[in-house]
Amino acid sequence: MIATKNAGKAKEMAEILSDLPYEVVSLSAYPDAPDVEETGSTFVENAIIKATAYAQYTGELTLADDSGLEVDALGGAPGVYSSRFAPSDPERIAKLLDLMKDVPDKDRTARFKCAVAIAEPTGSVRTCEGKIEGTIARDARGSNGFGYDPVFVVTETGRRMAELESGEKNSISHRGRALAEAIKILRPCRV
Ligand code: ITT
Repeated sequence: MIATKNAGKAKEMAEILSDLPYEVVSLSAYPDAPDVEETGSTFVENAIIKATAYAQYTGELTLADDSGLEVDALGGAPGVYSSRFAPSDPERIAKLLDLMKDVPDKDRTARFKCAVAIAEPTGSVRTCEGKIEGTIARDARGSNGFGYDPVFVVTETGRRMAELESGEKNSISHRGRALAEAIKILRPCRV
């Protein structure tokens, strides 16, 4: 079970996990599932909180992703508050660009980070992490992906995350890298 209420994440996670011998079900199959408060101060803590809560609720092996953008010029913000930074993706991007408007190019470094927790209904849990380095642009460009992708210039491609096709994003992204580790844990379980 993929425990996320974020449609962009759910799509990427399902694509990345599609080769596994599991039937992948998302939280949308559980419309009455309660919201889980993200009270942790790190991505790993919040991924564990979400995965264990939903594994207990559904009785299924559950993966949760906690992720976000760390901007060096903002002391690591928005970090674990990336989704709570503003109410919508366009507002989050506008707020970030405004906060960064006087930051020179050389100081615009940032990274996406992702923690994935894999929880059994019994309470046992394991975690994996991934990250990708980049810089924050001065405008939004590209229409793929979600969240902050239109303003994140991927260092290793020189292009916006939102300009990458989904397969290309998944092969290098913070989420793709964390889930590649998760797959190593999951594959031996039931093959
Ligand atoms: P769930 O908790 O239900 O999974 P959420 O969106 O609230 O959904 P998070 O608390 O982990 O999830 O917040 C992650 C935020 O970080 C997300 O809403 C985006 O704003 C940003 N983010 C994470 N991964 C991203 C990506 O691949 N591209 C762009 N933005 C991303």
